[in-house]
Amino acid sequence: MRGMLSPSVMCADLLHLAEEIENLDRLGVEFLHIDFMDNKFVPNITFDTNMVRSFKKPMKNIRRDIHIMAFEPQQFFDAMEIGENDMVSVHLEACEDAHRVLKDIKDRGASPCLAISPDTPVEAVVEYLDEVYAILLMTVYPGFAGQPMAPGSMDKLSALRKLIDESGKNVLIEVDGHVSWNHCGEMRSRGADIFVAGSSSVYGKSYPLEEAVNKFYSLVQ
Ligand code: S6P
Ligand code: MG
Repeated sequence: MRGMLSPSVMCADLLHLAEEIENLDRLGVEFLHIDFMDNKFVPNITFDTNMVRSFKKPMKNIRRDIHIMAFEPQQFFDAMEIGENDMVSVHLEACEDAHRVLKDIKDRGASPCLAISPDTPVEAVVEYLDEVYAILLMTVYPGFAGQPMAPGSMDKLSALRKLIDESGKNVLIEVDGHVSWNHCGEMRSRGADIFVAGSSSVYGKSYPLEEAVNKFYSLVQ
C-alpha cells in the first residue's frame, strides 16, 4: 500500500476551500485533514462544527480526516455529522473514557483513531489497539501549524511501529506535525502510513498544488 496523504485544510487558502477540496479529490488524495480545536485542550480555535460539516459538500472520493483537539470530543459528533467515510481522531489525553468514545465513532460507521501528544508515551496506546483504525502520532504539540518537530519524534515513531507490529494488529500510523519534504521519506521508512501535509510541505507555497501532491507521493511510496 502506498503512503496516504492528508493535506491540512487549516493551511490551505481559506477563501477558496471548495475549489481546494475539489482539486485534491480530482488528484486522488485520500484524506482531508480537518483540525478542530476547543480553545481549552489546546489554546487555539480553527473551524466550528458547521464548517466541519460543510467540508463534506464538495467531496466525492476524498474522506474527512477529523482531528479533534477538544475535551470530551463526543459532544461534537452529532453536529459534525460523523458517519461512514470519515476517519476521526480523538486525543487520549482529552477523553475521560477513550474506549467509549472510540466505540461511539465506530458505531457511527467511521474509522476510529487515537491521537497522542508528544509527551504521551507510545505504550499508552496498547490497550486500544483492538479498537482503532490508526494511531495519530503528533510530532508537534497540538494547536498550531508551522512548528518545529518535537524532539524524539522519529524514535517515537519507530517505537510505535515496533509495538504495533509485535502486537500482530492491523493498525495504521498517521503522523501530524512538521511532516516536511525533508522528513516525510524517513517517516515512511520508519513505518508511517498516513501523512498530514501542511505548511512544511504541500502548503509551503513552493510548488503548485498538483506538483506538490505528486512530489509528496513520490517521497512516501
Ligand atoms: C496542529 C495540527 C496539525 C497542523 C499541521 C500543519 O495542531 O493538528 O494538523 O495543521 O501540523 O502542518 P505543518 O507542516 O505546518 O506542521
Ligand atoms: Mg492535526
